[in-house]
Amino acid sequence: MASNDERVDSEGAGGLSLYGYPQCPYCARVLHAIESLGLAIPLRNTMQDGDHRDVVVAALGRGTVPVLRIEGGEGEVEWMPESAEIVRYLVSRFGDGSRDGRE
Ligand SMILES: N[C@@H](CCC(=O)N[C@@H](CS)C(=O)NCC(=O)O)C(=O)O
Repeated sequence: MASNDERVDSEGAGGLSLYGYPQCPYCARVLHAIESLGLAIPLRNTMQDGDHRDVVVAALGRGTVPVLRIEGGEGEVEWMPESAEIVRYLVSRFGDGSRDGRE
């Protein structure tokens, strides 16, 4: 598999991708949460691939990572910076106590 994108294992979390890199401690915190929750969220490595970094800068005006890209059902895109906020979002959406699946 020749790609700069690494995939975190297991079930799908459609519409989500994480911009960052594992050596960044704030990104590592998010990657750990993704792994704990068993989510499949592609990692767009901004250290290895300048195009991914450019995308973050274009979206937020700075290259600080981690940033979670959230694409909704209608194709609308939200960019979420801040590791703590990303972890909170993932836990509330996918964690055991999640009520998100309740329709
Ligand atoms: N408060 C932020 C800190 C993120 C942060 O400092 N990221 C560093 C890498 S570990 C970074 O991207 N620095 C380069 C920059 O800001 O352009 C968070 O928790 O996500």
